[in-house]
This record gives sequence, C-alpha cells and structure tokens, in this order.
Amino acid sequence: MTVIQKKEYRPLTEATSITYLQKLGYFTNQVCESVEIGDGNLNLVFKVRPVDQEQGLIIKQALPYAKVVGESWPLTLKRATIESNATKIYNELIPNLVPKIFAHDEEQAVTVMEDLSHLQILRKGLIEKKSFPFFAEHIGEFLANSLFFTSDFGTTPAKKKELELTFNNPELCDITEDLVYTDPFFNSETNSFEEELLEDVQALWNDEVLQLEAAKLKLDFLSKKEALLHGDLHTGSIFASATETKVIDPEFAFVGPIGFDLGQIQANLLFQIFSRTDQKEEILDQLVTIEKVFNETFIRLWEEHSVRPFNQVELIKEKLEGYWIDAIGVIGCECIRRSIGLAHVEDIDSLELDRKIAIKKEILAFGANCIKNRFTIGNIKNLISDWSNKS
Ligand code: SR1
Ligand code: MG
Repeated sequence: MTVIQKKEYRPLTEATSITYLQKLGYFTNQVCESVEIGDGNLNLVFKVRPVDQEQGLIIKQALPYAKVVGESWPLTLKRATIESNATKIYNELIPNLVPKIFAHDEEQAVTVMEDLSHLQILRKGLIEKKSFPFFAEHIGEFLANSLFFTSDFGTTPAKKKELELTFNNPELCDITEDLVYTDPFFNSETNSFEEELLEDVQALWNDEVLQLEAAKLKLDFLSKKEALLHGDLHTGSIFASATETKVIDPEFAFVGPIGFDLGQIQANLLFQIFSRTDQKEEILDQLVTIEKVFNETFIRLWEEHSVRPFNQVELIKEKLEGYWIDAIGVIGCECIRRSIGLAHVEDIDSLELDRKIAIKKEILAFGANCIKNRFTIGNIKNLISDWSNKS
C-alpha cells in the first residue's frame, strides 16, 4: 500500500514562493523575483517573475486566520479550494472576465494563476478618477452569465444541488452574516466608527423598522438558494483597465440570493458617487448600464435556454424585479457596514475628517432608506432619480 505523506501547511514567503513554483516546473533554471502584493483582508498574494521578464505568475495562499484582524480570528483554509473551484466555473462560462487557473494545492491552500498585474484594482483606479469605459458592460455580462447558468433557470436540479454541496461555505458565509447583516445594527465590539457619528449610529440602533427589515434581509441571505454567488463582489475584487475587466477572489462563493452580488457591486460604485466632487456622471451611467446589461443578458439567456414550466415571461419578469428589490436592500446593508462596521473602504476612509464624517452621515441615511423602502424604490434607475432629486 502506498502511503501518501501529507505535507504540513506552511505559509509561503517571498523566497519559498519561488521554489514552490519551480517545483511545479515553472521558471526552472531562471533567476526569479517574488514580491508579496496582497492588500486584501485575508490572504497572501505573491507575484513571481523571472527577473528578465515583466509578466510572471501569481501565487495566492490563504492564511489560517483573517489578516485584517490577526491570529485571534481563525479562518478555514478550505476557502482557497472554494475560490479555485468558483474561478474554474467562471472560466467555463465567461473566460475573458476571470483569471486563468494553472494549479491548485488544497493542503497548502495555494492557487497558481494568471498574472494580472498589467491591470489595476478597480477601487484604486476609481479613486484616481480613471475611466473604465467597458467595465459596466463587462460586469453586467459577468453577473448575468454566472448567475443565470448556476440558477434553476440555467442548470438542472441535480447539478444545482451539486453546486450547493461543492460550495458549502459556512465559515465565510458566517463572516458576511455577522459583518454585513448583524453587527452594524447593534452595539457590537466588531464595529468601528468615528465618535462624531455616535448620534446617527444610535438612531440606527433604535430604529425598529430598520431592525426588522435588516433581519428580513439576513433571512434572505440565509435561505434563498438562487444561484452560485461570487459572495464578495466589491470594487477591490476586480482588476480592470480601459479595455479589460477580470473578476477575482470568489472565496466567499456559495449558493445564495442573486440580489447579493448585484447589490454589493452597485453599493461599492455608489461610494464613488458619495466621495467625488466631480465626474459623478460616469459612475451614475455605470450603475444604470450594469442593471440594463444584466437584465437584457439574463432575459436573452432565459429565452435561449429556458424549458417548461420556467418559460413563461411573467415568471422571469417577476423574478428580475425581485432580484433588484433584494439588491437595493443589500446596497443599504453594504452602505451601513462599510461606514461603521469592521471592514471599511478606502474611497471614504481616505477623505479628510470633516468631509468623511459629513459623507458617512449621508451614506448611513441613504443605506437605511434603501433597506426600509426597497420595495417602493424597486430598481437602480429609481434609486438614482430619487437620490438626484433629494441632493
Ligand atoms: C474579516 S473579512 C472582512 C471583509 O473583507 C472581505 O473582503 C469581505 O468583504 C469581508 O466582509
Ligand atoms: Mg477578497
């Protein structure tokens, strides 16, 4: 009997990331350089390249704890395999919108993938006011394809149940359940906000209607099994340039409510509308285009692939309306948690204090309105015209 010796998990360093790749057969006999470039909350990310070439490979390794908090917050390594599996599915559905995966090592929680360093993290690019003219169309297509083909409209009941098993992701879902849907709505230790916001925050904590509606949204997140979600689709999970868009980091992937992915990306674009003093139009156009491209593409896919009894136009219309109502609620939760919860966003946190406080107050009120009035707001177009009329 062959005994397979499992190698103990070890976090890579810049030096060992090079030997790791060379053992896999990449860049053998070449002098390489490795730089840790991870700026997210959870993982190590190394760019390894031969010194005489610009393009290399990316090695991403999950740490057994959340980097943003430290070793006191243990976190499953299984998320690396979830991410690699989700990226493989995306590679089948929308290969031009995700990185290629070259290798995955479950024990070391390591994935070797395409080097995208010619692109920029979208959040950073937007803060620098760069233009991304194709981004909205690309992300609308990404959302429609990834969500349609993993929903009951686009896959078989058996395959859908398989997706639920493969993407059983309780630990990462738990983070979202706490940080997005629970902690910001009461006096939790994980919250972090400026003392100038205390009055506004207490008003949220005492708002019984808001509490009830946030609880309903959390129940949706827990119980709606509509499609395979990316699960953390903010502007830090996207690489982009003037012509390309690549969605990365689906370690939070699970089968959940379609409105979650739709709402997260929209909320993170809205942070730009709140923080900018000019060039807001571009972002407003992106919000509307994403909704339009998503709806049109989802309907086209449904027309081409639907089977009885799911081929009735009333059904798809009703469902699309529901996804956007859910998305408005998610926008509200994301607005509140990124202002007063554990994980903030650079778009707002990098502002000078007085402006930051004023803008956060606006975002908190906007978020609460989205959560409480999502059924009457209904969609992004209405949300924007409502907002423009008030401001
Ligand atoms: C402890 S993780 C904090 C946040 O970072 C991730 O990107 C998710 O958005 C999560 O909520
Ligand atoms: Mg991430």
